[in-house]
Amino acid sequence: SHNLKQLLASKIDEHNKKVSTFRKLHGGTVVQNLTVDMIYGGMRSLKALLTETSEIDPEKGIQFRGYAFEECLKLLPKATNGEQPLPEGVFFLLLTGEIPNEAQVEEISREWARRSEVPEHVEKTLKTFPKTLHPMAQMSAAIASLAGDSKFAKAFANKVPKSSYWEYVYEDAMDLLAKLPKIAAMIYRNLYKDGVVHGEIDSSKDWSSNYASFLGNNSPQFIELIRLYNTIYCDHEGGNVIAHTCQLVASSLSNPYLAYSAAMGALAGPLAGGAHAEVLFFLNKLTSEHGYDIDEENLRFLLWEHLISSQVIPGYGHAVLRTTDPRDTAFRSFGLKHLPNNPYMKLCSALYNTVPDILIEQGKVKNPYTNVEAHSGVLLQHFGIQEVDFYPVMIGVARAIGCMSQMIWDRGMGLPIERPKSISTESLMKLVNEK
Ligand code: CMX
Repeated sequence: SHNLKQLLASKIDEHNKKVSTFRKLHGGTVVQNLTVDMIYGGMRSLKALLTETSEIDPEKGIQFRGYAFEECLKLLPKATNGEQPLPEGVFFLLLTGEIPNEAQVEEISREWARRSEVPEHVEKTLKTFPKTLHPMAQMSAAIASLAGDSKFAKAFANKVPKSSYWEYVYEDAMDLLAKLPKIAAMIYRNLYKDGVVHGEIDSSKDWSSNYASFLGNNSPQFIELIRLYNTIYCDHEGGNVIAHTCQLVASSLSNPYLAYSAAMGALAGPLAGGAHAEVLFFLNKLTSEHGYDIDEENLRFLLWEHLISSQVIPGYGHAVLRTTDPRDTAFRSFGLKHLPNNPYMKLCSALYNTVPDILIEQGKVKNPYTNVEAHSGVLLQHFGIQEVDFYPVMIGVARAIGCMSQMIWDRGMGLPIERPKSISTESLMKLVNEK
């Protein structure tokens, strides 16, 4: 959309001036020491990446451009008769740092509807995949196969100036975001339903409404869940494997489709996109052996039994956060309001009241409270999305909001190709001995 792009142009310009002054003054300032353990430990807590869109505060949770998640829930525009924020709004916020008004959100909805058509060759390709091919592999392939239409790749080949790269990345980002709901729905309907995505895009509706109906469920409650879901999963700072992969690949000036396709490979890993499912497996295990109404004493016993067999309780704990994830609070309120009688929801509430005390008593975890996955799978199941292998695809649709916003900024700021120095154990030992 024209206005958003103009606003961005002035924001990027302003930011680059600020960064330039900052670097002149502090370019040589030491930020952090690097230890041997950090190198062996997956670079945990190493401050080495730049992400402007969001940041996790250990006490308050994710901050989108400095706005806490609860504030976003309150401030971002809603649909008429809706209570959940429209993810178009969080996209505007991540891009510009400003809370949009309703007209600005509406403009993005129209723009995404206008760009939503998925090329026929992508649809045909998806149809040829065997049903045994994992939905994330299909998603990654479908996104890569859009690369032929990359406006950035064409502009680069035509040698446009570096200062305008972001404008073409913006165009690709808008196109990709517009098409993702239909691609996800095609994968879903091919693998688990009749292979037909019902209905055409309705350009008077928001992104999530169209997405929900493509998936096959038009109910107002499900649409609201999809709006909340996309807002919740839109971004989670830059060090997670999804965002980092996307940023790394795009830093070579590979086009946004190929970068996001690679990021989908990262999201497909069980350590990245598997936690929704883990919670459901855990609930299934409890209910299949003990029914849905487990009294508190029995539940405590079963939880201890689970912990003693050195298993974790999925949906609880966090690597960075030290409090209940506010995104889970939003999911839980949604569940309590819209599906109070769902038996899994009741069990989740019993766990919610029991698990933290037990984890505190066990004395190992740094954070005994719920994380974002504690209720997410239960909510999707309630509305008929039963197939757990599909859940990471849904995260992939949402996370494009954050990854694409940051990519536009990466190119706007002219960030270089990533090239950290690697080192062998032998060289590392030598280096340490010389100290
Ligand atoms: N149940 C039982 N034990 C747990 C636990 C849980 N939910 N969470 C952490 N622990 C244990 C750890 O396994 C670790 O034990 P060891 O010292 O024996 O290895 C100890 O407590 C300390 O861990 P921590 O520093 O508190 O947490 P980590 O940074 O190591 O791990 C996480 C974070 C999320 C992997 C972990 O809490 C966990 O496994 N949770 C359950 C799985 C889950 O819900 N994952 C979804 C994460 C969602 C998100 O990241 O947003």
